[in-house]
Amino acid sequence: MIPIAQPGLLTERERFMFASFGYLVIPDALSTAETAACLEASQRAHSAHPPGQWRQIGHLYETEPAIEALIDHPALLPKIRGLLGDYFILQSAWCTVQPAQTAAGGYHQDGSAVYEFRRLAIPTPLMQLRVGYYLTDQSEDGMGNMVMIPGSHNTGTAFPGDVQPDKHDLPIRDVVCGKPGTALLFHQGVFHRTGRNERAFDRYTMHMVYAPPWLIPSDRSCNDPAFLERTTPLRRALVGEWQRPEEPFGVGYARPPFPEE
Ligand SMILES: O=C(O)CCC(=O)C(=O)O
Repeated sequence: MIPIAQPGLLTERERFMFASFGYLVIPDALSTAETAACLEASQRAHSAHPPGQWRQIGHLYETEPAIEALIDHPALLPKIRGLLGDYFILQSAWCTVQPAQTAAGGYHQDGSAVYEFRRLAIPTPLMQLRVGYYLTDQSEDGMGNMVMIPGSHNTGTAFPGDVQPDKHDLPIRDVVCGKPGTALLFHQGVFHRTGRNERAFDRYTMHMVYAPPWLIPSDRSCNDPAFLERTTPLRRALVGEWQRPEEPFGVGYARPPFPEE
C-alpha cells in the first residue's frame, strides 16, 4: 500500500491519497544527474563538520546551485501549488545526513515544538508541506529510510508512550523505500521518524519545507543579499521577498511569477 504518485500536476487521485495517508511517494522526481549534484553539494557541506553525527544544515540553496534548483523543481512545484495554492514560502531547507550504522530516531510531528501546530485544531492543519528528496539509495529497509505512520495527521489521539522504534513498534508503520531521486511529499502532522541506517555509507536526504507566507522562516533569520541578487524572480518570491503594496493591509500582493503549466 504505497501512495505512489507521478512528478508534475497533482491529480485527483493523488489529492485523495495525500489527504488519507498524509504523504505521497514520487519515484524519479530528480534525474540521475540532479541527484548526483545534490548529493555532492550535501557531502561538501557536511564535510566541514565532524563525521559520525546526524545533522541538518539549513538554507544550503544559498550557496549550492544544485540545491537551489529544488526550490521550484518542476516535478514538485505543481504539487505544492495544488496543495498550498499560489501564496507560500520556502520556510526552511534542511540538508540531512544520517551516518552509517546509526540507530533510528524517535517518532514526532514537525513544527514549532514550543507551540505545536496540533494546538491549532484537530485534525492538525497543513502548516508545513515537506519534500524529502532521497539522495542516497534507500530502496530497502535499514538504509536510513523515513518511517511514517499513515493517516496519523488526522488523529487527535495521543501517540502511545510505549512505542520503541523497531523494538516495540506499531505494526502500521510504513518504511518508505526509494531509489536516489525519489521524493517523499508529506504533511507535517504525520508522525514519522528517521529509520536505522545499517549500511556502511552515510544517508543523505534534502528536506524542502513549504509553508503559508505568514510563518517565519525557521532555518535563517534573513535571506542572504548575494543570493537574492543572483537568483530568479520566482525563487526570490518563494523565499519570502514579496512587496506589500498596500501595507499594512494584506491585500494586493503580486502573484509569484510561476511558469505557465
Ligand atoms: O531525514 C531524516 O532523518 C528525518 C528528519 C526528520 O524527521 C525531520 O526533519 O523532521
